[in-house]
Amino acid sequence: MKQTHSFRSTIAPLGALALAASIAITGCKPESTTTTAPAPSKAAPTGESTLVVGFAQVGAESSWRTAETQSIKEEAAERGVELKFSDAQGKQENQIKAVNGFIAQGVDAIILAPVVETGWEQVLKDAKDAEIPVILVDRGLKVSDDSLYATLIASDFVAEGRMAGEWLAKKTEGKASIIELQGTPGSAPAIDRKKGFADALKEHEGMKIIASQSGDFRRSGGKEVTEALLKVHGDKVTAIYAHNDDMALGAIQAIEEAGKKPGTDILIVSIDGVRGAFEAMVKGTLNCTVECSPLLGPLAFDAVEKAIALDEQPKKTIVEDQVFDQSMAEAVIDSRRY
Ligand code: GYE
Repeated sequence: MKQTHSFRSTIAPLGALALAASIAITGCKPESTTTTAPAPSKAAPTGESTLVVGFAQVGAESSWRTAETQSIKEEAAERGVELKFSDAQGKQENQIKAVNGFIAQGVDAIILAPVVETGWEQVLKDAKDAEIPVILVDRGLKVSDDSLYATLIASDFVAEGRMAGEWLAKKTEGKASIIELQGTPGSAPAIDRKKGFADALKEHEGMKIIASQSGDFRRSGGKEVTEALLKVHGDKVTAIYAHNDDMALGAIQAIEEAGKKPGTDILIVSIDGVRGAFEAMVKGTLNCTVECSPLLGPLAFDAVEKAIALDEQPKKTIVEDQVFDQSMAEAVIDSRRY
């Protein structure tokens, strides 16, 4: 690791406060971090040059993603960190290029939201050789050696999928013919949300997935796939499970254009809890969303500070999520922050 005396840090010990604030505001409770004040920073005293952090973001495919970008940018500004931002437009090769670029520029730390789970070994080794800690936010990845990254901050996507499945089973009394709209192939949330939902369905013989396709976490993808699958399966379809809200919002449009009533003729459950989902629930066109907080800025920069100061931190921090359905939407919509 880099020696602590070489860091260009001016960061103030705001970590615990920011963390507490994020928990209070989002209602999310990290599983394995503490809310006590952080240990005094071992980094250089304040008044020197600014901390430089690179953020390799997936893209801007969904409103969740835009909210996450904003949270990271706002937190960087709040802490006086110079943020180098890269939008990979959904392509791993662009993300790898961005990380290599950050390494070449000698940033102090890298925040990475990996688009897919595999293929990161080499670039993470290069960051490690350059003694630049990598903080994973929002999505996990698979590597042979965990020491290639400092920590992961994310939701439990399997649990989210399970919550969606359990909600739908309860609502339909265990009987539904479901279209599944998957997220980006190979991404942690698509893999895990599929698994969690399937796990919940195992307990109910009458719950069947009749078609499952990727809409790439995009509203347009959700609309196109739903349109095509409704043509094939027609009235058989009684429910839609979308791996994110944006695809569910696209599906709602497709259902309306097919002359059916979303939320009534076809039940829809999705994941993220973005504003558009709450608006649709208030209207009655979406039935349920499982929250997944994108407000990861405070936790991400706490982790950056700890990694730079060589403080111990958990390998994984799970952000807890809750289920919201139509019955609660009106009461909470004004308090939603994304
Ligand atoms: O659910 C989706 C986004 O990785 C948790 O990616 C994130 C997912 C989120 O595009 O909307």
